[in-house]
Formats: sequence, structure tokens, C-alpha cells
Amino acid sequence: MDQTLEPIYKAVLNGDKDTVTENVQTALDTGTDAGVILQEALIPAMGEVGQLFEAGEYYVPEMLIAARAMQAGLALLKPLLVDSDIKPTGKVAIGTVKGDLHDIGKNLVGMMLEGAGFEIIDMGTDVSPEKFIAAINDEDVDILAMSALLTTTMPMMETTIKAVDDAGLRDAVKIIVGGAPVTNEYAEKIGADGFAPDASQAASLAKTLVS
Ligand code: B1M
Repeated sequence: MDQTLEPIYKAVLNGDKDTVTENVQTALDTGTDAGVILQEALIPAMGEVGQLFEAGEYYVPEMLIAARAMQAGLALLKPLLVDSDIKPTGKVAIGTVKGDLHDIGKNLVGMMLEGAGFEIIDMGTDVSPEKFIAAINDEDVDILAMSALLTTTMPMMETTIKAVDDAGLRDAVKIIVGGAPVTNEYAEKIGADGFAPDASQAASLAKTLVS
């Protein structure tokens, strides 16, 4: 791994927020692209955190402080990833489904959508179907974007889509889904309008759906 990226990777693994901030800033100052820092240091480090958790070497507190360290790095990258002069393309309500507290991927998708010119309503985590429905009614959104990181919360996407349908709003919005356990097949099965495996493809998908 690149010498400027390795300390970032290690600091995320160690949950060392200040070192992540320091080293991300140094990498940016020395000309490393924000996208490279994200794709080659921050995201792979979280991948390893997940593997260590699975192997029983990390527990929830370690995952949590690693996530905080990653978010500190993301905060520095955000202005660079989002910088965009594009006129508003549409409005997106984004949230992590009910029962699920993972928000890093959801935040990244929100950033990329913002960079693609969408106005974002970030509904946070643990978002109930009722809250998603309220956003469609009150905010006149074009796209509802749902994230789920747990196999146990993935079915909440289907529940939400059914609830939107029952509320007579299914034709009022496009619905996109994503998150580590979600697949294209699953998205089709539950009646979503699209699936994206990562944040940049989520932005392209959203653009296609509103064009
Ligand atoms: Co959790 N966790 N976690 N966790 N956690 C996972 C997801 C897990 C895979 C770890 C593992 O076992 N290897 C596992 C899930 C297993 C499963 O369901 N099959 C797991 C578990 C079990 C749990 C708990 C149940 C642990 C416990 O309490 N015993 C618990 C559940 C809490 C809850 O939600 N109710 C839990 C808790 C936590 C923390 C709170 C400690 C913390 C989250 C902090 C936070 O988010 N603020 C945490 C973390 C950090 C992880 C891992 C390590 C990292 C997740 C992450 O941020 N990845 C994760 C392991 C892993 O993913 N390798 C794990 C980086 C992020 C950029 O990727 O979110 O996948 P991701 O987003 C990607 C794509 O998926 C996609 O774009 C992003 C990249 O561009 N994407 C979309 C995401 N949303 C999208 C939406 C779209 C399109 C694309 O359209 C709308």
C-alpha cells in the first residue's frame, strides 16, 4: 500500500480518530486524490474491521471506535467528494432501515448523490416505514433510498416498499436499495426500482431513474 495511505488504514483499524484526521489531511496536502483515500484506505480498513469482528478478534466497541475514526476521515473528504456545480437533479430521502444503526455506507451514498446534484434529506438510521412515507408526503421526494447492513434488517426494505404501496404512493417515487447483504436479485424480488453495489453507482442509478 502507498506510504501515505498505510497510516490512515492502520489508524482506522486502531480506532485512532486524531491520527486518521492528521494523516488524511497530510495525504490531501501532498496531492492524494480524495477518492483514492476513500477507496484504497478508509473502505478497505472497515472491511478488515468486519473480518476481525467475524474472527472474534474485535468486538462491538472496537467496531464502533473504528467507525468513528473512519467518519472523522470522511468529514475531511466530504467537501471534495461533494463539490459540484450541477443544478439540482431531484430530491432524495435517504435512510438506514428500521432496526439498523449502520450509517457509514448510507452517508457515503448521500454524499455521492449530493455530488451528482441531488438535494438530500438524510433521515438517519433506524427509519421506520411510517417515517419514509411521511417524507414522500411532506417533502415531495423523487427517490427513496434505503440502506441495510444486516441480513436481519434487509426484510425491512420489503416491508417499507409494501407500506409505500399500501399508502397509494408507490407510483409517486422511485425506490433504490443497497448495502452489503443486498443484491440485485433481492432488489427485484421486493419490487425496488434499482440496486447499486456502491455509492458512486447509486448516484449513476439515481440519475438514470430521474432522467
Ligand atoms: Co456491524 N455488522 N453490527 N457495526 N458492522 C457488520 C455489517 C457485519 C457484516 C460484521 C461482520 O460480522 N463481519 C455484521 C452483519 C452480519 C450480517 O447481518 N450478515 C454486523 C453485525 C453482526 C453487527 C451487530 C449485530 C453486532 C452486535 O451487536 N453483536 C450490531 C447491529 C447494530 C444494529 O444495527 N442494530 C452492529 C453494530 C455495529 C456498530 C454500531 C459497532 C458499527 C456501525 C457504526 C456506524 O455505522 N456508525 C458497525 C460496523 C462499523 C460494522 C462493519 C465493520 C463496517 C460497516 C461499514 O461501515 N462499512 C461491518 C462489516 C463490513 O461491512 N465489512 C459490520 C463501510 C461502508 C463504506 O460500507 O456500509 O457496506 P457499506 O456501504 C457500501 C455499500 O454497501 C453500498 O455503498 C457503500 C460503499 O460505497 N451501500 C449502498 C450502502 N448503502 C447503500 C444504499 C444504496 C446503494 C448502495 O442505495 C440506496
